[in-house]
Amino acid sequence: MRVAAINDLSGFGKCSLLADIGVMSAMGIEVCPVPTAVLSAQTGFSSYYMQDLEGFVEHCKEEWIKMKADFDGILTGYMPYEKVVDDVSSFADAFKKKDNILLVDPVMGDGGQCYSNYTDGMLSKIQKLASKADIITPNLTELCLLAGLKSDTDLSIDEIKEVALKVRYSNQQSIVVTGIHIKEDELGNLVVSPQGIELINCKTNGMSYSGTGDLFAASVMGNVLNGKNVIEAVSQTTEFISSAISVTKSKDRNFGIDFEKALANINGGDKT
Ligand code: PXL
Repeated sequence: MRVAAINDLSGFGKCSLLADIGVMSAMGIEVCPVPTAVLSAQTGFSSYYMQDLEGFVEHCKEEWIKMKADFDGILTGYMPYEKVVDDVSSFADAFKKKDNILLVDPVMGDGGQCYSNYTDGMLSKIQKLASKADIITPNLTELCLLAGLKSDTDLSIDEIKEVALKVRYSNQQSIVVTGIHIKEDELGNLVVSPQGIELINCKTNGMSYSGTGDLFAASVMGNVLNGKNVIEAVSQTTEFISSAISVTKSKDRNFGIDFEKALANINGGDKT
C-alpha cells in the first residue's frame, strides 16, 4: 500500500507530515510525502518561520506522472494559502482513480477559531476539493465552515448529524466529524458513512493538542487501506489517540501528543 501525503512539515507541534509518516509507516504503508510548506513550528506558537515551497506540489505531480507512479491513497492536510489548494486539487485529479482513496482533511481551524492563514477564498477551494473525496475528516469548526454556518457552538448531536448530511457530497462519501464535546471528560467522533451513522465516544483530559486531527486522518487512512470500513477505522483510531494522550507529558497543547510511544500498538494487535 502506498499513500501520497500532501501536508506541511513542521519542526515542533507533532503534526502534519510528521504524523502522516510516523503513523502510516507504523501501519506498514509506504508514505510519499509532498510538503506544502516547511515551518520551524506549527502556527499556534507565538513565533515561527515558514519557508514557502511555491510550485513544489505541481513539480511532484509532473515528475510522478512521468514515473507512472500510482497511489492506493491520497491524503491532503494543511495548505498555507489558496494557490496551493489549486495545486493539490490538480494533484488529486491526476492520481485519483475509481478504486483508490482520497481523504481530505479540510484544515482551516479549531475550537471555533480559524487558523491564521484562513480566507473565504480558501474555504471555497477546499469545499471543491472535499467534494471529490471518499472521506473527509473535519472537526466541528471545519464542518460548520464547510456548511457555511457562522458558529459551531450549541449544536446538538442531531443537529451536527443534519449538518454533516448536508455537507456530504454523495451517499458514497464518508464524513467523520471529530472532537465533538459530549461531557467534560468525553469527546465524540461522528461517522456518517455508507455503512451507517455512528457516534464513537472516548475519554478526554480536556486538552486539545496540536496535531490531533493529523494523527486522526493518518490513522483512519491507514486502517481503511488495511481493510477496515470507516466505522471500524475510526474506532481503532480513537483507541490509538486515547492511548497516545494518556502517555503525553507536555502540558502545553502546542507541542502535541507523544504519539511515538503509542505506535507499537497502533494496529490493535493485528498482524498487518
Ligand atoms: O494540525 C493542523 C496544522 C497543521 N499545520 C500547521 C498548523 C496547524 C494548526 O495550527 O499550524 C502548520
